[in-house]
Amino acid sequence: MAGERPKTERTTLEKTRVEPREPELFQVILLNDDYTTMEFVIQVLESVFDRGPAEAFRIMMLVHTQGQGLCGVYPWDIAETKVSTVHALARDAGFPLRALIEQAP
Ligand code: TYC
Repeated sequence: MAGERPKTERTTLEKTRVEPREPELFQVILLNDDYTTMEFVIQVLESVFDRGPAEAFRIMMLVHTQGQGLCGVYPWDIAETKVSTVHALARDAGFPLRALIEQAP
């Protein structure tokens, strides 16, 4: 066959296939409490989670009524930084607001 090597001379090249992996993502969850003001939570959602005013209000009300709510989904390092920032802002303002990280489904 023109342009093709005879079968007997073929070499088998084995390659380890490296499947591209989806980056693991983590949910940052905000928790309700009885002391943090709604205004402060809205401010945190706008400044830390880049939410617009209407979305920040919606998430705050969700947390207020359901006990917890999703703020955003991020790679681990960013999720950790967001949680630390929430806790630092809350501590500085004298509020007990807490956030936590969960593996995204
Ligand atoms: N429950 C708080 C209040 O009535 C408001 C609040 C909402 C607090 C969301 C925390 O993550 C929170 N002042």
